[in-house]
Amino acid sequence: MSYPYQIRSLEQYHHQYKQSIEDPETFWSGIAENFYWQKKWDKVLNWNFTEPSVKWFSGAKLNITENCLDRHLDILGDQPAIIWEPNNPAEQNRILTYKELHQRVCRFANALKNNGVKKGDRVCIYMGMIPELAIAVLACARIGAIHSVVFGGFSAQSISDRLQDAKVDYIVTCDGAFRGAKDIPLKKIIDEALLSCAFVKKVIVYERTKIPVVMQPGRDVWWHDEIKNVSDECAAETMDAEDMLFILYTSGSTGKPKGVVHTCAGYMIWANYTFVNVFQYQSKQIHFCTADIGWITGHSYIIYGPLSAGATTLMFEGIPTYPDAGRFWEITDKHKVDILYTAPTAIRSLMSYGTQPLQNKDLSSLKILGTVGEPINEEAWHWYDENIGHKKCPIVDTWWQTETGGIMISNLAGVTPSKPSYATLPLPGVQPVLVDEKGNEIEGNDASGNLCIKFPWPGILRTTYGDHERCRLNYFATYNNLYFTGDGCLRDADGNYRITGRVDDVLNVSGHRIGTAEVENAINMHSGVVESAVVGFPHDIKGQGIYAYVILSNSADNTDTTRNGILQTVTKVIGAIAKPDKIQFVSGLPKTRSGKIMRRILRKIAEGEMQNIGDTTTLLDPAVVEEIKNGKL
Ligand code: 7RM
Repeated sequence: MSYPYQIRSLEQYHHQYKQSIEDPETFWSGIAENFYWQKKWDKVLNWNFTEPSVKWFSGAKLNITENCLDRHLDILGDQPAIIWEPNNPAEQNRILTYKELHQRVCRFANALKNNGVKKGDRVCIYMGMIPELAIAVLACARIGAIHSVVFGGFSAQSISDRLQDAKVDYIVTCDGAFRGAKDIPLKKIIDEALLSCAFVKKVIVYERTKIPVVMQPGRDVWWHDEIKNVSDECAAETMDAEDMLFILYTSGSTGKPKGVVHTCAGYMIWANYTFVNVFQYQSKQIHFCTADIGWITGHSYIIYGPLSAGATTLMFEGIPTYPDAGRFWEITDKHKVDILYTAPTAIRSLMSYGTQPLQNKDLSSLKILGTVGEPINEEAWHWYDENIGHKKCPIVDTWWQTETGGIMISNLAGVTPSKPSYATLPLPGVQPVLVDEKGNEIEGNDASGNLCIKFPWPGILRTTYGDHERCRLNYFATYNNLYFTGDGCLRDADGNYRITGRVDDVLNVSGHRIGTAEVENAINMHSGVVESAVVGFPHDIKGQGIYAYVILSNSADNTDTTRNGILQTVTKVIGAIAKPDKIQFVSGLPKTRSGKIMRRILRKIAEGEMQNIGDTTTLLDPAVVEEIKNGKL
């Protein structure tokens, strides 16, 4: 496949960028010409950020799977679409060509239909990282069902919240998942979640671990039974450009995750355009994105971006440190990976094992490296550059969000310059602005402020499922006529952007977004807890760690048993990813006279800053600050 819209020089980047700003409609209709449409659009863009309402390619009809599968069959039919590497290196890897993937997607799409799944139904997918997860996602898209993938690390309670919010009709899961030395009983967790979700009609279970599960007659069916005697042809449903493609839950500053909604045409174009340009994908290359499909990075850069570009995408079931810290390098060597896209937290973690795990690993196939999810510190950047890229591979530092659908600010590999710890320049179509507290735009270079975007790009979220007002309030109400990212940001003398981190109450732990309010709610469900306050603190590997200040109803319970109980509660309510690293028992929290917790003070103390914690005279009880300082962990 060739990509006429792939930017090949710095000069071309500047030219394309200028065009995309001066005449966005002509620019994006030119890009859209490279896709397969059942019917073309009447209007490229209608928008306002007040409702908000954004519509790209109105009137167009398409199916994203025809763009990801059917259109490649003639020329790329026998090329690998998915290379799958199992958790356990002793197990056989699997390779699915475009032809095979197309057949399997169609077959499972028919199985979904036979089970009653219709266009517009919500299907929750709760599976490990196996090809059938990608197949389930694409099969939903094939028939116009809205997929909502939930990461395999979330608890029954979290799943149940999401099932209710999205009014999910069907679930696709596995008996279990292999992850490192563990196996996760996915079906059992689903069974527990379903105790409070009687509206779910059916559960389709793929057999992966072969560890026995309980099947509820009438509700639960086996994947392998459902695809027997089913045709491997399935016509793609005709979708409107703005029909929903998927819902993906993400944390915000409130206790309840939001269902970010992406639609068919705009998301497809954005995932594809950013994939082809940022990674400078060349025909036949092998792209290894280490994210889980439960996160947006997996949606856009394991599935939709690569497959819509006819690329070969490598999907890995396991974790970077199993069976040892050389696993990524072994996979890179074994499959001759060209592009490696991972998170700074994984780099820092692998860095801590030194270079021994790199011995006898041939990484010479690597051409491009990428990072995503959090700011990358210079030390990790240089380690990645020297030890993995051998100073020959451009590193792309890609800034984006679940809400943006795809990469927004990044260098283009080998085409535009990189600068350690800077995401650098906006992609064509992206108009970043920095604003001060009052919402005034800060113009000129050498500036810092809150990062907003002032014009829609094709991959922008359209709503938060079931609650459009929440979408407006969260992203479009803080500053007039701007999409607010929630991130703080610097712009250097050359106009390069450096994202400094969240300015709201969202933590970024190992590249995963976790709301402080969510963790507090979970902690407060422990019967011995009266109140809690959660803040982030700098963590060498995770980027941010979770620090919880907890008031107990009986202060004599300040034991490790209570601590463990709280950790268990958080694991049960959210999942292990949200477990606090530190729990400090306190007798009170620093509050203003109006009862607002002064997180600024708690953050300073958690960071180890004891001197300049700012004015405490407005506090209800300033003495509590001394107690908290003295008890710091
Ligand atoms: C893709 C993803 C989004 C938040 C975002 C930032 C942070 C992501 C970078 C980054 C600095 C980066 N989606 N973030 N990428 N910070 N440099 N290259 O991570 O919705 O899960 O998180 O992640 O704070 O707002 S996400």
